[in-house]
Amino acid sequence: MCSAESAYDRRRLRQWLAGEAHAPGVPRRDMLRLLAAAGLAGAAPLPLGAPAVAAGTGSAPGTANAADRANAANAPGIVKPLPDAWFTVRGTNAETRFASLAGTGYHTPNDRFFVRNHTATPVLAAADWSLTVWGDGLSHDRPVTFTLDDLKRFPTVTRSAFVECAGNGRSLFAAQQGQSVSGTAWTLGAIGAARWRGVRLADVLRRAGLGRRAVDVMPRGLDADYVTADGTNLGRVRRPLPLSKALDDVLLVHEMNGEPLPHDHGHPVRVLVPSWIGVASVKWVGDIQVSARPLYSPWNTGFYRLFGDSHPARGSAPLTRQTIKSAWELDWDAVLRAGTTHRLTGRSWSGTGGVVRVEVSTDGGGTWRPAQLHDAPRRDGWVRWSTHWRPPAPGPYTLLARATDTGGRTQPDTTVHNTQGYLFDAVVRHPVRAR
Ligand SMILES: Nc1nc2c(c(=O)[nH]1)N[C@H]1C(S)=C(S)[C@@H](COP(=O)(O)O)O[C@H]1N2
Ligand SMILES: [Mo]
Repeated sequence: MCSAESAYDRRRLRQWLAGEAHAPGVPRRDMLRLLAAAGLAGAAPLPLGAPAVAAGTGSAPGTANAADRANAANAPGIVKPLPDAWFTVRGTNAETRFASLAGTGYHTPNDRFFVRNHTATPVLAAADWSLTVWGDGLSHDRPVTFTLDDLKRFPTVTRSAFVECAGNGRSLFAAQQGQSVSGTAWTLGAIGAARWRGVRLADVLRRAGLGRRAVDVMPRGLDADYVTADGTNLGRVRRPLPLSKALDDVLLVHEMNGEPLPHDHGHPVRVLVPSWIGVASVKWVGDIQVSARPLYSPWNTGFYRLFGDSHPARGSAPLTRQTIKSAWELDWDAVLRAGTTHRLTGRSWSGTGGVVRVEVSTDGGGTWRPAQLHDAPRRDGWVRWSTHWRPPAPGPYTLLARATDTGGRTQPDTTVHNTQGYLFDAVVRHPVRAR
């Protein structure tokens, strides 16, 4: 290949990575091979564009319809393969199919973990990466920079925790409550649990010279500026954390389930804020502002508060902890044989404590019985559960699961509406069919 061609090819590949170029019909694996061949797979921060984010596909919960299948070849900006059996692509995001978690164990394998990207995955090289801590909340107000090797010299912490999007379950506001909401139309698969390894943010902040006047800490990603559908540039993804939280259980992690953090999940380093809404866990973190005054970003003002008729005019306080949910490891409209006993499985989780009880109903909520729990209640984690069911006759059925956590919180029948569809916690009515 002559050098002009190869330069053009690299540019095109960069555009593909940034979601600006499409490669219809070209298998993702082939594109990734091209990237590797062009030496781009481990490249320093790419000049990424910011594709507008689609508001979600609006497809019915869990349906593997033709549109989803067509989409799967084309999740702009996600690096890992997205097989139809594991993922539903929604704009720049990929939702894990809950049915594909059956039998996978407690932690979600990295290759099945959902991806929520505002723009596109930047392919960063660990050797070129550094983290800058800066701001008037430092005692000396001089930026301090840490390489990955510097970070690894702090005491290591390993911790199991889920990451869940605040909008997980959003499509159920429409499907189950007839209410319209904006945002990616997730069903229940915008969650994954992993074993993370890293260091305490508190240790890093103290080493950087945390001052006594600091109140807020704002990590920011190295991915491209986020441009809304109407063309407003909101800058790079960033969201303030109160200092008290930053010093409590927040980690800077560089390993996920025993592997270096994958590109799509924040390689080389992301923030992990256990049990808080996913957006707090900033991926590809490049800098952290430490401020003596409260900080704001679009992600704690216009987004990630509750708006709507039942909420204050200026919105609720910024969202923090996740809510409580349950999901069956079954496709929507799964077909089961009538007259046969099936072992059905699922998972339940809560951001306010471990799950201590799960009740299930196989008759649309008429009768309930306890599910068998296979994990101890664990803060920041989920429990796997199972039940046996013999559909008595062919026909449609509705399966329900209802969790209760250590704080006594139980899933309600309906979720109070909010315009952006955050924190859906109602018991989900999961349709299946016996044949
Ligand atoms: N830099 C950056 N961090 C980010 C995001 C992003 O787009 N850019 N998305 C956030 C949101 S909304 C969620 S739900 C989680 C998703 O994490 P995952 O893609 O590793 O599953 O990452 C958060 N961190
Ligand atoms: Mo999210």
